Amino acid sequence: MMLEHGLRVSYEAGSADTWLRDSNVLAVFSFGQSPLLANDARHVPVALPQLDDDPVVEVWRVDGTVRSGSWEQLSWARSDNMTMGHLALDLRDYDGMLQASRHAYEIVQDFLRQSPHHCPMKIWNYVPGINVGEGDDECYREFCVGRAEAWSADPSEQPAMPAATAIGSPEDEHALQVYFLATALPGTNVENPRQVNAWHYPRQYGPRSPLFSRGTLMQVNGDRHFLISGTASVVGHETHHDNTADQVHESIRNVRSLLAEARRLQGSEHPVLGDAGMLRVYVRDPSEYEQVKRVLETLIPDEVQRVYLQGDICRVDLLTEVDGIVACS
Ligand code: 3EB
Repeated sequence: MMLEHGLRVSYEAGSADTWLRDSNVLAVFSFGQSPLLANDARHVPVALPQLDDDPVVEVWRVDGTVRSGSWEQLSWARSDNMTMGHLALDLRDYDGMLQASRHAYEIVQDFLRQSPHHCPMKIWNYVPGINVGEGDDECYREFCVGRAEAWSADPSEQPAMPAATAIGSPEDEHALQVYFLATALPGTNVENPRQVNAWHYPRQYGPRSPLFSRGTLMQVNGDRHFLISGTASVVGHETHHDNTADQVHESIRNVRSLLAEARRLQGSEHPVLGDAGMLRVYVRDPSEYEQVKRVLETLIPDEVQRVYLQGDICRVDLLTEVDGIVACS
């Protein structure tokens, strides 16, 4: 019998189409392309432009056959062990971000209920013009309200709050993009002792708190991964530092603290940064890419693959953020 592994994530050269020919590929992410242009259920174009010189695609591979299809506006791909689902809602069909985000999360919830893999492990959100609008009219805050309204629609269910990332895509992008990874059994959520739990953020950050956990431990057939949420320079609930280099240091302190908490909860020596893993590094101002890259090279072992993307962060004073997946072995 072939040993079943969970998930193998890597950055690869070549086009999405080339990688999609492999039947063990669960998903291929390409960058700088509108999510409305997906041409295969396993292809997830992400609007954020890549900042590194050599263009890559992010490839998620699994063992066993991958099936794929569509369900309402959502496309999905699944192996025996996990499902990747994604949707892109054309904002021109909605009356604002709140409505679009609520609808996106209603679709995701409805899909998960009928899926053999109904437990979300991590959800990524790419929100056009995330910082547009003042105060509570800011696009990100409206996104949070829509998400919260959908998640709490069914009071008999505990709120599903897996790890998440919410990053701003270009203002002229038309699609709100949401995609996720889900499994049959619930993961273990991990919070960061250095940070206030996001769902307890005070009112000053918006009418509804962001619903996500700082990290989720996923276990599939003895193969474990730690899915890290978008991690920025937030200590307690406040933004720290007004320059990018210091924010990178603080973000990585948060990632290390979160990983330490995951090890403590599991009574294990893993996960650590350096275990096979990948990071997406989001940079608000493209002119700061080289600097971010240099700082990260001093902090993170080379084995951790990474890609640099231009993306706005959900608070205007946040200049950079990272998220990632780390194998626990
Ligand atoms: C923060 O720590 C930064 O709204 O889903 C990080 C990860 C952030 C996920 C979300 C927001 C989200 O508050 C922002």
